[in-house]
Amino acid sequence: MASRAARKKTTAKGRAAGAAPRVAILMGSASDWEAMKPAADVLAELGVTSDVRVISAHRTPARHHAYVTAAEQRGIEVIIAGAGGAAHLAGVTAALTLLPVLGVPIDSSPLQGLDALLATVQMPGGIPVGTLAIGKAGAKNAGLLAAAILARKDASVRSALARFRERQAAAVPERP
Ligand code: AIR
Repeated sequence: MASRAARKKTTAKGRAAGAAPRVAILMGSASDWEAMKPAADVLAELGVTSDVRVISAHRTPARHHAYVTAAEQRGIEVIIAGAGGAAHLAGVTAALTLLPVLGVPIDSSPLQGLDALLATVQMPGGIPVGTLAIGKAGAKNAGLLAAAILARKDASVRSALARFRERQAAAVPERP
């Protein structure tokens, strides 16, 4: 028989794979997936299902509009949006929905993400985007922050986050 810990793990993974998605992870290009994958991975680790889509505010504006305007009704509670270059994805997403939007600037351009950082973080007053760090660390933290938002009303996500922090602390050696 599987141990209690192993069963818990299976349950969390099953939930992450099978349940209706609560977090949307959008990215401007399939080439952004490597940078954005940590968001999906950490959410799965916490038992939160995500819906991962390639949607560009510039190249696929109709797909973007249709997805974002239907998201809240579909049960999405937080949107993570990652893009590089002239990164308008998070800002335009935030303009189209009342859901909280977390932006991840991606280092895919010759300016190594500084352009995307400024485009994502420098929103005009009135339409907020919670902007994370450039690249993979930002994507991971966007996943963790999305979970923290869900955790306010969901005790199981809150305890998954607490366990994540405990594992993280235990993995840091006391000496080099
Ligand atoms: N991008 C795509 N549409 C709008 C923007 N800002 C971004 C993508 C990607 C970069 O352009 O988010 O980081 C380069 O995309 P590609 O497809 O040329 O690799």
